[in-house]
Parts: sequence; C-alpha cells; structure tokens
Amino acid sequence: MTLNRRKFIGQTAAVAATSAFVTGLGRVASANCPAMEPDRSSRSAPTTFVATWPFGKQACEAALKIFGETGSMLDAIERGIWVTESDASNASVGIGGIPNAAGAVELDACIMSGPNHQAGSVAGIQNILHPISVARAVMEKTPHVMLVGEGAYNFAIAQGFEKINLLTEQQRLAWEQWKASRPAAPDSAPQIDPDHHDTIAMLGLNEQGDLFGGCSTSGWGYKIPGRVGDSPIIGGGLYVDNAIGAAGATGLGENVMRHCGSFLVVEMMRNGASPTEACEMAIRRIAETDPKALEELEINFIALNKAGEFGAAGTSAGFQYAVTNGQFSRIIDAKSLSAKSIGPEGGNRK
Ligand code: SD4
Repeated sequence: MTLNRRKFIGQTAAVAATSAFVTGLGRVASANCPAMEPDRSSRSAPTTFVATWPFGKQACEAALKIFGETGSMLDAIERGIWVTESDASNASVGIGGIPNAAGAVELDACIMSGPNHQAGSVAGIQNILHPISVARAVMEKTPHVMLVGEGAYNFAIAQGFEKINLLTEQQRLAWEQWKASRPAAPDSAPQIDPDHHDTIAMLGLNEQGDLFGGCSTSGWGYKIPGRVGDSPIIGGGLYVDNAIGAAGATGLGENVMRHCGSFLVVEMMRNGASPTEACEMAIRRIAETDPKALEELEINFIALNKAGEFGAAGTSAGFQYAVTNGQFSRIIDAKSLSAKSIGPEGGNRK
C-alpha cells in the first residue's frame, strides 16, 4: 500500500481553503495537518506500554509498575528501559553491549515527551550505565536536544552520573576473537550481522491520551568508532506526536535514518492508518525509494496511537514486540512483510 499522492494533494488543497475542517472521524484537524486524529470518544484506553523484542516485556512491566508508583510516564519509560540497560546478558543495550571496532562500548539513547513535544538525546556515550537517563537530563536540564561523545559523557559526570566499565569479560573476549578474524585492511568496515544488534524502543500512553517514548541501544556490533545509528535520532529511531501517536524502530539504523522512519510511521497514522498499517506502509514506502530490496532492509517498527491501538511490522519474519497494560502483558508476532513468510497482523485493530 502506498500513500495516494494525488488524493493527499487534493485533500491538502481543500484544507488550505479553510482554517479547520472536520475529518471523517468527526474530529477537527488544523489546516496544516489534514489529519484524522484517532477517535477516542467510543473507547478509553488504559495506560499502555509497547516495546521492541521479547525482552521489552520485562521492561514494559517495570514501566507499568513505576507508573503506578510515581504517576510519571517519563519515570516509567526511563526506568522501564533501565531494566534492559542493566541486563549484562543483553548484547545490544547498555552494559554487556557489543563494543565498537576499537573495543569500546558506545551507547545511543533518546527520550520524548508528547504533551510538551520535548526531546533529549545522547549518542556515542561511553562508560555510563543509563544513557536513557542522560538523554532525559539533556531534555530537562539543557536548552539542547542532543549531546554526543565526550561532551555527552562530561555532561553526565557533571550531572552526578557514575563512571562504570560497560565492557563485560565475555564481550571483551568475543571482540578479541572478532579482531583476530577480521580482514587486515584498515578501512574494512564491520560486516552486517543481524545477530549483532537489537534495541529497546518503548512507547507509552496514559489514560489522558498523552504519549511518550524512549529508545536505547549499543548499536551495530563492532561498528566504526563514532558511528551513530537511528536510535538517538528524533524522527529516526523514535518519534512522538501527542495529537496522533508514537513510533519506534529497531534494525539496521542506516536504513531507518535515511528515511526518517519513525516520523514516517506517525505521518501514516496521521493520514488514518492503523498502527500496524502505518508500520507496513512506512516500510513499503522506504522500499520504494531505497535501492535495497525490502528483504535486505532489516527494518522493524512498533507504533501506538492516541486511542491505545498498537501494532508493528518488520521486513522479515521473527520480529516480536511486547505490549503491557493493566489488563494483559504479552509478546506478539509483528506483521512480517517478507515475501517468504506473511505473518499475522498482531495489532489490536484489524
Ligand atoms: C542501530 N537500530 O544502531 C540500531 C540497532 C538495532 O536491532 O536496533 N538493532 O542501528
């Protein structure tokens, strides 16, 4: 499915003639946003957390618990993500993450608050256990959105974060082996290896219909030092629009960030797609533009809209995501767009 450009332009032109209009769902949209805000009149969504991968379930459950204790969605997102960042057995996030080609663990993270459309982000930060918290500090304590590398680290230390070693013995040994087996050419880039990256992106909605999100990763295993992926890029690995919905990404960041992936998913929802449809449409749109075939892109999206509808899609089979609210907590198969295996539509809107 692709966005019908003629229809979209026609709609935009019609809308431009007036300052506001009523959408098919009976909601008023602004002239600049010919959007269909999800209709919340017939349902009241419970506080809901959605996160990438099966390990996201534990993080979502922690987030719901923290929300119950503090009433703060930002605390919930931040400390839910702490669970994954603290897990040394997870080779793709926080401590225990696969290092870069020089043997240093470099972390990327970002956080967004829908109601005030604020964002904070850090990239390539080393020796800090919870980059998601540094991203939150950037959002709340600085006039900036993003800090990188040494600057991000120095900021974290000045904020009272502790310096720790993120490289576990297991990952150090694996890195030694990787180094020994890698081609000697100094400019040889690390090989793409799907087993060497996973990320936590978490989206949250409260009963007031406010949306939040966070994302944290150690990125592409054995990446060139200084490489930044999509995860800390607002609109790439995460995007939250409080009027519409939120989206997050996991997969090969280079293929997400060249297309403003999470922003694109939210824009698809703005145009009336369900979360699962929006994830699928964004991937198909990316595949139309990208020289790579859809199967090669290795992109997975999760999405949550203002009505509490959630969904996900991935370029290949095997992407699973977690959803937790007061009623259930489960791991769901994302819709797979691989021609070889058409997966079930695992969202809650058909
Ligand atoms: C990155 N998108 O750094 C991240 C890695 C990831 O599943 O999500 N892997 O490119």
